[in-house]
Order: sequence, then structure tokens, then C-alpha cells
Amino acid sequence: MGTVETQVATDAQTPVSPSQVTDGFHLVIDALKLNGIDTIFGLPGIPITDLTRKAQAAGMRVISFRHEQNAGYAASIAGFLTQKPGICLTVSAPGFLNGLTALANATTNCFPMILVSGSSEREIVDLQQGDYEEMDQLAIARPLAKAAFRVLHAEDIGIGIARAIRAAVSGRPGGVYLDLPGRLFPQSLDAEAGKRSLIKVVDPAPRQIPAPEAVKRALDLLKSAKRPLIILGKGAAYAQADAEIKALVEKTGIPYLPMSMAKGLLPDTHEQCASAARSYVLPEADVVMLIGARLNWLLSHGKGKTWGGKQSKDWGGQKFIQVDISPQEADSNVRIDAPLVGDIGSCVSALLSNPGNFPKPPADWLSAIGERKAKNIAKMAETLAKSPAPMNFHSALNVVRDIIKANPDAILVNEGANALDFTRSIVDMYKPRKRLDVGTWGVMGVGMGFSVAAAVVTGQPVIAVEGDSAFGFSGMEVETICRYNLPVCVVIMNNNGVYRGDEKNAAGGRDPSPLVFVKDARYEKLMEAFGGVGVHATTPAELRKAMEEALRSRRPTLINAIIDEAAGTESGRITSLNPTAKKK
Ligand SMILES: Cc1ncc(C[n+]2csc(CCOP(=O)(O)OP(=O)(O)O)c2C)c(N)n1
Ligand SMILES: [Mg+2]
Repeated sequence: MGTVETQVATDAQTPVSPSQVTDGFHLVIDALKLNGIDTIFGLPGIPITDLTRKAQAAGMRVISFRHEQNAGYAASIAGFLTQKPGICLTVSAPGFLNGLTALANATTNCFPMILVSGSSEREIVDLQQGDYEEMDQLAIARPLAKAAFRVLHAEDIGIGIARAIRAAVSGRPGGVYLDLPGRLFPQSLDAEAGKRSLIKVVDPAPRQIPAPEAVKRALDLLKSAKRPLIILGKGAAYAQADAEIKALVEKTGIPYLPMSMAKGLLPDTHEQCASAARSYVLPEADVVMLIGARLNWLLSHGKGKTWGGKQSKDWGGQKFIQVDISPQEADSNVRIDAPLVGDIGSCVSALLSNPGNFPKPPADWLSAIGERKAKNIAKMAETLAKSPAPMNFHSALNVVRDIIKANPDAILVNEGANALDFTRSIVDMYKPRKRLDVGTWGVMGVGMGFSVAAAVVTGQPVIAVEGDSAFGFSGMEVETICRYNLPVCVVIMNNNGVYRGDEKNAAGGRDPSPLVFVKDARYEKLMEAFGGVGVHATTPAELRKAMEEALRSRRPTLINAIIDEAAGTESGRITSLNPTAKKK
């Protein structure tokens, strides 16, 4: 093995003699590095333990987690932030399955990631002879991934990784599964042949230029509008076409709504931002331009009462322009009058090269929105100014709002129900891709994985606002945060339970309600256990001081913010989706 170690030989200066050999381990590492992938999120064990060691020895950053699901979420959000596929590396069967939720979530959210899992011996697995961690992982991953591949021979590693990279980032990004059977790693290959087998992927996410007639159709419809609206989705944030999007919004003068992870693409305080008048603009708009936003449940499927329809499935009468990289997206829920297919940057640039002028939206539309905004913002300011004891979501999040305003480069990770919904509406974002949250599924458990990855790939401080239930899904990763000494400040909105902490067992028995936790749990001690800073905060002043100190010191910090256990509502803002709650 000694010789193999020395001729990882990516160094072009090093002459490689024909007797030198490489192996599967090194080819995987070399193929990733050749494609500019420098970080692996994972968890070691058979058969990939040596791969983690050797990757680190070869200069890659290997971030080792306590559970694969968190490594998977980390990889997926690294993909979102960097436009390079995030790599999650796991062991076979159980490790693979632990990573699979994150892979499926990545596909749903259009985050580019590659789940690389070691697997057991093919012959034994296929004959179901009971191998160590036997499982047909490729078959299981396929329906949950954008693409899934298996490599059996060392000389195919280069192709396998090239295909995985292209599948993850080209077109609409998504999760890709790459199956690497244990036997692949020790396979040896002549070093020169190995080097030749690797592929540096050229233009992994090619631009997709929209058709001129589609651009004209979109512009014509947009210019005909009396009450136009732009909706920015996380696809727009992913595209990194920030300047073009800002220019389009400002040149057209059209009010816009950012979806959750598009907040900050333009500052939430922008005069055209209509977030504070959302329930007015959706039903009233006549032409809506969606940019990287899908008409899924988060936008009430583009119809029903939210959009001014009479009944829950009725069309509200809006005409839609949909800018999306996927031609299949149009007409998913309602008719799209002007689909504009291409990458967001190219589409927005094409709209900007509009030969004429954009007519300013009618003044009565803008002033009607302005009035509603002013009223709602004033109402919110009044609520935020109160300081009840114990704290409620508003008084605690008022502090987070100030801290983000003072530190606009900090990344805000956010999950929970009330802890999510209140944060989204109270905490303004000022820069693109600074808000990372539960996404399309509303999934709990992304918190610590997202926080670790955000800190690792951006170097910026991270503030994770977590419901106490949400935090529990990935809480053990505070050890990971401490181990890598990451500038992560976790703020737990501790209301003793799921949605709220005051529920009783309806039957009056000994067991607590399924929705509540141990009262007054001291989550901050978890961070102290690993050498980080723990703070118990019962007032906004204590919370503010602790957050300021965390940002100043960049030390791993967990603030246990004690919230009135009766302050939340069932399911936060989406109570209407909850069948039992409906009956009440
Ligand atoms: C993986 C997963 N499991 C369960 C849920 C259902 N769920 C939605 S929000 C939530 C937790 C809400 O409680 P908390 O995080 O404490 O937020 P709060 O409303 O109390 O602020 C749960 C369990 C989910 N969304 N995802
Ligand atoms: Mg809670």
C-alpha cells in the first residue's frame, strides 16, 4: 500500500512509472478532486472507513457526523449554496437508509447532492444469501433520486462520478445515488490507466437559453398586466443570478413576494417587497410571474381561496408566466399562459433585454399594496415592542431580527412549526441564500446538518432558530459543531413541546400528552457537555447578550430561550392541513 499512497499522484509534475498502481479508493478521491469537490460529509464504517481516512490524507475536508441523516442534509445544503453537488458518504444498508431521507429531500427541493454509499458483495446480495448489511441499495434509491448508478470496476469510477455530477447539477438539480460495492475499493489499476480513466466534467450545468418567442410571449403578457406580481422561489436563489433578478424587479417596478428560501434575494425591506401584504396581492393580482417557484402546496396550488377562487379548487382568474428550468413544470396545477423554459439567469437576462420600456404598474395597484403593507408592518411593530413574561415568540424573535439586521452575512437556519412560521415573518433577510429552512416538505431534522454545512462551506457565522421538537431530531450534532469548532449559535425556542407545551393526557393517565416534553429541559447543557457555550435565557435582554457574544466570539453556542408554553398554535400556520384540527 505504501507505493499506492505515494502515487495518489494528482501532481502532474510527478513522473509515473508503468509499475505504479492505483486503486479504487484513490480513483474515487482523485475523481472528486479533479471535479473541484473538496468536502465530504459522512460517517465511517465498513466498507468506506479507509475512504474517509484517505480522502482526508489527500487534502479533502471530511466532516464526520453522528448520524447519516444529518450528513445527508449537510451535503444537500452545501449543494444549494455552492451549485456543486454535496457529497454524503455512508456505509451499507442501515447507513445508506439513514442517508436516504436526505437524498429524497434533496430531490424534492432540487438541491444537488450525491449520496455515495458502500454496499455489500453483489453476488451474495443478489442471491439473497445473507451478507453483512445485505441490501439492494440501488433499487431502493432509484425512485427517490433523480438518477442512480453503480460502479463495479475501478476503471469505471471516473465515468460513474462524472455521470453522478452531471445528473445532480444539470437541468433541474436533484439527489443522485452512487453505489460503490466494497470490493471496488481495493481493486488495483495501472496508475497511468487510472488517471486516463478519470473525467473532468466540462460545463456540468450548461446554460439553457429560452426561445425568443417564449420571451416575447412572457413580455407581452407582463406588459398587459394591470395588477402584476412577481414571485421569487428558491430556484431563483439557487441560480446565483442575483444582480439580474434585482435589475428585473427594479426595472419593471412590479411588487414581488419572496418564497421562504428566496428571502433576502432582494432585501426584505425593499419598497417593492409585498410580503406584508401577501393575503392581499395573491387574490388581487391579474398577472403573476413565477421565477424559480413552483405552484405546489406552499402557494396553494395557484388556485382556491388564497387566489380569490370561490371554492378550494377554483381558479382565481390569474394569468401566469412561469420561468423554470424544467419544461415539465408548467401546467402542474393551473394553466400557464407563458411558460419560459431555461436557466433562471438566461431567462431573466432575456427578459431584461426587452427592446421597449416596461410600463410602470398602475399607481392604484401600488398604493393599495403600500397601504396594506404599512398597516400590517405597524401592527407587527406594536406586537414586537411588547415584552411579556415569560417571553413569547414575538419578543424573542424581535431580538433575532435585530441581530440579523446587524449581521446580514450570518446564515439563518430555521425549523419547527411556530418557531419556523414566526421567524419567517418576523426576521427580515438582507442578502441572498442566507435563509435555509425546512423547504418543500416542511421536514424536521435539517437544523444541525444545515448549520454545519453552512458554516463549513461559507465560513460565515450561523444562527439556527430551532423549535425544541425540531432540534431534537439532530441535536446530537452539537458534538460535531464543537469538534470542528464551528461558529454556530443555536437558539432553541423552548416551549416544552410540539406546537406548545401545555397539553394534557386527555384520558388523565400517567403518560404525558404525545405533544409535550420534559418541562424546563436544560438543552444548553448539551452544548456545555462538549465544550461549547450554553446559555439559559428567560428575557429578551439575556437572549440578546448571548447572541451578541456568540457572534463576537464565534464559539459554538446553544441558547435555551424559554418561551411561554401556551404561545403556539397547532401546526403553526398550516393548521388547516391538519385533519384533526379541522374538526375542532
Ligand atoms: C420528519 C418530520 N417528522 C414530523 C414532522 C411533524 N412536525 C411538524 S412541526 C413539528 C415540531 C413542532 O414543534 P417545535 O419544533 O417545538 O416547534 P414549535 O411549534 O413548538 O415552535 C413536527 C413534529 C415533520 N414535519 N417532519
Ligand atoms: Mg416547541
